[in-house]
Amino acid sequence: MTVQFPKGFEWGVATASYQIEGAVHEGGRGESIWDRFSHIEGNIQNGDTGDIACDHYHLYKDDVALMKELGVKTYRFSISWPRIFPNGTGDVNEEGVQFYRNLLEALHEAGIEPAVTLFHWDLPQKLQDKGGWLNRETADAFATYAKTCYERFGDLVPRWITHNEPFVHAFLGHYFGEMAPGMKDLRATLQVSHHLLLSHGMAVKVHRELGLQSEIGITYSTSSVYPANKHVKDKEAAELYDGMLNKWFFDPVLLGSYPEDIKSRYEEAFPLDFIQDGDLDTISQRIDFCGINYYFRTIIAYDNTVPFWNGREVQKEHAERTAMGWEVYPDGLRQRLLECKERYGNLPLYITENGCAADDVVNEGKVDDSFRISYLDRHFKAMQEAIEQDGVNLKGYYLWSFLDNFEWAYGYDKRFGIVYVDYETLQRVKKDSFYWYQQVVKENGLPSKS
Ligand code: GCO
Repeated sequence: MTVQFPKGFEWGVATASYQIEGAVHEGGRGESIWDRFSHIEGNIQNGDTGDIACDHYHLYKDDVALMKELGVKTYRFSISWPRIFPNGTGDVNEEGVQFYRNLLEALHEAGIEPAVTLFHWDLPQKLQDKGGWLNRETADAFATYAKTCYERFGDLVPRWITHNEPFVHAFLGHYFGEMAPGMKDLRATLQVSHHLLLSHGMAVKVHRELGLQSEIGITYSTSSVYPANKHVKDKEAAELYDGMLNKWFFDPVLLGSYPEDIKSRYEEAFPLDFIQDGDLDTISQRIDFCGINYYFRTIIAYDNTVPFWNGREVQKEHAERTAMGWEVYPDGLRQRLLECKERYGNLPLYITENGCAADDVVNEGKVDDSFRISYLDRHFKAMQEAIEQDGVNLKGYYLWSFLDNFEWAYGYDKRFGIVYVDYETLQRVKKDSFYWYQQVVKENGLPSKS
C-alpha cells in the first residue's frame, strides 16, 4: 500500500537560534538567558554551551544550499531576540537585522518559504535581570520586538510563530529547573505561563493591526496523556496532568479560558491574581494555525504525594526508545491530532517539530541512521491516517531537526539532525535519513520501496 499525502502538503525542517547559530559575541548580539545558564557549571552535560554550536551564523549559505538539495518547501527557524534588541528593548541592532535579512533572502532565492518563530527561549538577559517573564512588562517588550520583526522582515515571511512550547519554557525553566532561567516555583511558573500567553495575544494583535498578509500562530509541545491502567484514580490523574501539560496552554488561546479542574486546584494554594481583566480576550485573538510538536506519549499513574495534579509519569517496560530515552509511540501523535480537532475544531495544524535523537556515527563518510528512518516512517503513517481517516486538518510537517545541534541541558550529546555536524571541523555530513526524507518530499508520500 502506498502512503500518499494530500496535494500541497508542506514538507519542511526546523531549527532554533540558540541551538545552531553560535557567534554569540558577534554582530552586536546581546547576552541571552541561555548564554548565562549554559556557562554555569553543572547545568549542561559535558559543560557544553551554544557559543559556537553549528556556527550557522557564518555557514548559513551552505545550510540553505543543503536545504535546497533536500527539496523542502519550508524552513522553520527562530530569531534570537538579543540579536535584534541586545538589551531586550531600546535600540535596534542593525547588524542583527541584516543577518536575518541575509538568511531570508538566501531562502527566497532557494525557493524555500520561511516559518519564523519569534521566541525559542533565548530571552535577553537584560530582561531576565528585571524579572524575565515574571514581569508583565516583558510581554510589552515582546510586542515591540514582534512589531519590529514584522516591519523589518515582513516582506519575506509568510508564516509567523509567536512562541515555541510555552509549557516547556515555563515549567522546565521555572518549576523543574533544568532549563534557563533555572527556577523551581510553581506560582512563578504559572505567572510566567500567563505572561507568555498574554504576549502571544499582544503579538497577534499587532500583526493584525499592521494588516500583514502572512499567517500567524503558536507552537505547543504536546503529548497525548494515557492513564497507567483502568483505575478511576489513574484516569483522573491523567486528566489533571493533561490539564497541566496541554490544556493550560491551548485553552486560553483557542477557547478563551483556563481549564477549570486544574485552575481551581491552583487557586486553593495561591491567588492567580496576575490574570487581569481583559487578558483572556487578548490571549484568544484569532490565529491562523496551531503548531504541534510531538515526540512521545505520557503515561500517568495516580500518586497523591505529587501536589496539584496527583500523578506521576511512569514508563512502559520494554518499550522501544530513542537515544533520549523517549518511548517511540506514533499512535500518540495521531491521538493528539484527533484530540486537538475534537476540542478546538478544525483549525489548520502543522507539525512544527517531530523527530528523534540517535547515536549516530560517521563511517567512511556515511551515517547509517536507519533507526531515525524507521521512527519517521511510522510517524508519517500515523499522520497520514490522521488526515485520511480522522479528517484532521493537518497542512504540513517540520522535521526536528535539520542539523545536529545544542540539545539544551543535554548539550551536543544528543543528535537529532538529518545532517550530521562534526563539532570539531563544523563539517556537515548528510545522513541516510536526509536522502530518505528527500525522497518523501519528492514523492509527497512514503517512498514506494519503503
Ligand atoms: C523543543 C524544542 C527543541 C528541542 C527538541 C528536542 O521545542 O523542545 O523546540 O528545541 O531540541 O524538542 O528535544
